[in-house]
Amino acid sequence: MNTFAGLSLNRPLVMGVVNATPDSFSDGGEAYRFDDALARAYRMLEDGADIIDIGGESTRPGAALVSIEEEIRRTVPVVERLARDGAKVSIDTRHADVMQAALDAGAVILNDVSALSGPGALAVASCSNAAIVLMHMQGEPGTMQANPTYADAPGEVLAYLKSRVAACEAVGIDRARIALDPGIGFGKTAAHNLQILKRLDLYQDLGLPLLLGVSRKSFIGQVAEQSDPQRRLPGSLAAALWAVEQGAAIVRVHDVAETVQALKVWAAIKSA
Ligand code: PT1
Repeated sequence: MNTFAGLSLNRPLVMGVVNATPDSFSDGGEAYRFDDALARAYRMLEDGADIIDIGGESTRPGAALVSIEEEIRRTVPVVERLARDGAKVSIDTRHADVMQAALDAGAVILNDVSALSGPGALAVASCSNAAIVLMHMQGEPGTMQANPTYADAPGEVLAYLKSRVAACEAVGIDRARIALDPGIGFGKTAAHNLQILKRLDLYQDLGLPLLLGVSRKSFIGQVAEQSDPQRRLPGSLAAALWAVEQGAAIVRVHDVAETVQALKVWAAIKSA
């Protein structure tokens, strides 16, 4: 059976999102301080999260920029405490210096929405033993939703991910360390996101685990006509179950307890 970051992929894994940011779109911004981030992470672990994904720079459409020093200041103490307590910690960053600081603090997964395309990122990854999430994004977080354009979104995303796997292999990173993510909501219209989700089978070609982040995203809001992200749980569960039914190995979610319950029922039916 395949593994990712030492975790067996014999069932879909749940990655819980912990934003160490003051402007998180889904927690109202109240939970910024260290203690609050930790409390949310511990709750997710109790609720059955397999991985905790910690981010200090929001990459959702239009979010504010933060300095690398500030990103490290927000994330590293949280990574360090959770890793010390035995959690599998993922660092959600585009910046090599943040990756290195998080690895030094015990993170075991590098989750990069720019697929290690930034300065020094491939070098940090290749010098580590960390597992890696390569995600597709069209453009940059600040402007990516202005006018996303594709002739064939699922195909172009696949071609990009293949090119980034090749870039990893060229610096000596073993494919066995890599998971792929089509980057739902990153430079994509709702229609593009739906087309990509419909064709998740395409991404199984490479034989690498697939990670999907759909939780509370705006395409769900558009489909379901729900402008409040906190009220998008039902749609988020529907999209997560669709993804795992198409073979996704890991789902990145805000609502861990609810997702774990949904996956237990899905798995029970599957194995009946
Ligand atoms: C993701 C992801 C991520 N998403 C990975 N990392 C975010 N690997 C952060 C919206 O449309 O899917 N995969 N890290 C959060 N980004 C977004 C993007 C949040 C779009 C919201 C939207 O509302």
